[in-house]
Amino acid sequence: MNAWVRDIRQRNRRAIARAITCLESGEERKRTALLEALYPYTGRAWVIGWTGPPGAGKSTLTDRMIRHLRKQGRTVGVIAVDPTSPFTGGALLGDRVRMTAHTLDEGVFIRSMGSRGSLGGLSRATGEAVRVLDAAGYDVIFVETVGVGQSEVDIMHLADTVALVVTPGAGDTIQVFKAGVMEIADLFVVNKADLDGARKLIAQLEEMLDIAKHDHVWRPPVVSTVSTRGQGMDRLWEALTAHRDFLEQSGEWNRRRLRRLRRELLAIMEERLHREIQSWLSRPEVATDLDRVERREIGPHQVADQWWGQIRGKSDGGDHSE
Ligand SMILES: Nc1nc2c(ncn2[C@@H]2O[C@H](COP(=O)(O)OP(=O)(O)O)[C@@H](O)[C@H]2O)c(=O)[nH]1
Ligand SMILES: [Mg+2]
Repeated sequence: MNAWVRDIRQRNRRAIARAITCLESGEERKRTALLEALYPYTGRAWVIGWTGPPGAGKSTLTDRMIRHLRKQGRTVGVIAVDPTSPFTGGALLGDRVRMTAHTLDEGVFIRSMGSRGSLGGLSRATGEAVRVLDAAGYDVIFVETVGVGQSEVDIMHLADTVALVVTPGAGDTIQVFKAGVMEIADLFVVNKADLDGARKLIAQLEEMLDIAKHDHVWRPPVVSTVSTRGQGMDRLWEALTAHRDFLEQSGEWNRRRLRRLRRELLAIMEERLHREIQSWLSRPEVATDLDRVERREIGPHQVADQWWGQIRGKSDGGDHSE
């Protein structure tokens, strides 16, 4: 384990790839041991999330931003999450082809993750992969995800800064509203600004921001880009760093991270509790109680109270084998 952690911290790619695979599908004990061993070296990277509808240009944008950051000498880790496409799917293949330009660059690590093969959910696997890249010392970590469902919104909770990528064209603003990612966007990117309707979309977004309440005096900026041509990357980077400055100066940086840790701990506890309850339910007494409920001798809540009391009594009794 020590050699492995050392290799990860030296940004050995094979060690990093092996770690992410282990966290995605490895055995529980090994996973937690690895995470705990890496934990002291985490918390340094700036995690930036790119979300938005499929085809908005998130991967192209990510690729351009990598180039931008590499010119500044910053190292970049990327986790591309696409639950809508399986491993052999077009989108993922496209990402790989597009990003192969970086595969020889030691300062870049790119990993695609699909919903398959990750025990315990995609958002957990993503968070753990981010933690590996963080421990490996990448300055900036990009997380790319399709902004459609709750699990994608959950993934975005991992990020310090969330950029929502939208494009001109019918239905996009509606999609933004529907996705519920609105509330978590720190910044809007109107990509494909070379297409008709970009101005209108920007105006719509600004209008929407005028009426929206901004929590901590941060008004999300709207930046337009043409990522295929690398246009707007300077302004985008400026907007991102402005957000980071805001986070640090307002204390929101720490507050967000504390919230994230709380959420993570809650998830760990819930999972343990769930397992505890599952193993309790496999006891033969449970069937007897169930019969009594079925015969209307006792109500379900009363049984639940009894079970709960017994589960708690049991765990207070010192069974800490976990
Ligand atoms: N016209 C135009 N096309 C773009 C731009 N950015 C990306 N695209 C194209 O949009 C398509 C989807 O891009 P991709 O980065 O895979 O989108 P993702 O699904 O959000 O990751 C690709 O064919 C890109 O070449 C842009 O700024 N302008
Ligand atoms: Mg993509």
